[in-house]
Amino acid sequence: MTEIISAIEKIAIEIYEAIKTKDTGKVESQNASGDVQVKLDVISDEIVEKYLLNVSSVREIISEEKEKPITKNSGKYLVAYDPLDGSSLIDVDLSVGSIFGIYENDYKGSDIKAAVYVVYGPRVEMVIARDVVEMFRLNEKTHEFYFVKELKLKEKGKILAPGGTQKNWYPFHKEMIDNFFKEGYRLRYSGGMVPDLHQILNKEGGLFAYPATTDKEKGKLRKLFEVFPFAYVYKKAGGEAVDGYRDLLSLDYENYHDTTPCFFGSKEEIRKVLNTYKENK
Ligand code: AHM
Ligand code: MG
Repeated sequence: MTEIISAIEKIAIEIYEAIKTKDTGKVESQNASGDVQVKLDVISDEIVEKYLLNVSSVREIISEEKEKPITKNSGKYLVAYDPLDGSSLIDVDLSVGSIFGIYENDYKGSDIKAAVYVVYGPRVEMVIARDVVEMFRLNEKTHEFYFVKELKLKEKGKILAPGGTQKNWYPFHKEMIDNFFKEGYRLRYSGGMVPDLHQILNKEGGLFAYPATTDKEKGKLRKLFEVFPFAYVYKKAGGEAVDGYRDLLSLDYENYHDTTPCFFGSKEEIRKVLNTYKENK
């Protein structure tokens, strides 16, 4: 696990460099040999692959950018990752992130053993969830991450990050969100799940929702690369993570790219989500 985490540190530094220096569009300006069509997502995916496949304890990797896993002959861990989440936000200079779920045996919610995410914002921060959830920050001069603090959610927070297209929300979902606002919750939503969830964790609580909608019954966010890792982080930080009815980490998957509705938050907000959804099943 330590080896995987030090690989992720190197990955983060290299992806951050790519974000700053590479073109975000579909096509990178042609180089001297007149080739390459490069997207930052692909570049980031290659960076992660390069480091993770060299870690002896990693048996398999799969990412949001890959159709199937790449498997080696030995190693204990499987790593599912989103190399550059929210990449469309780079063009408007908002924060983006990388997400890693470290699994044993299979990619079920119950098989996840650790989760790590990195936020590339005005500063680069890395959050590691094992028994506890710890935040580190990059010292850009020494290229080292230093410990900042442990992240813990309070019973109840103040921030609301309601995802999905409102036009397609179910009426009971809309009513629930309206009620949170009436109670005094403040809207904090950038459209990047990494910074949005990072903000809630750092401000000690609230709710992030990406629900089922009339056009997307299974939500948008992917179980293996986005949802299970953050569910693990939130639960280890003293919060909860559900699909509206069940604990997200109790879910299995059929296809690597399966999505699920998801809610991450402090205990009190998740209690309200569960009650609302139960009444409207
Ligand atoms: P991506 O993996 O293609 O970048 O999509 C994931 C992102 C999340 O960061 C964010 O919460 C969500 O998509 C927002 O999606 P939308 O704007 O389509 O509602
Ligand atoms: Mg993503």
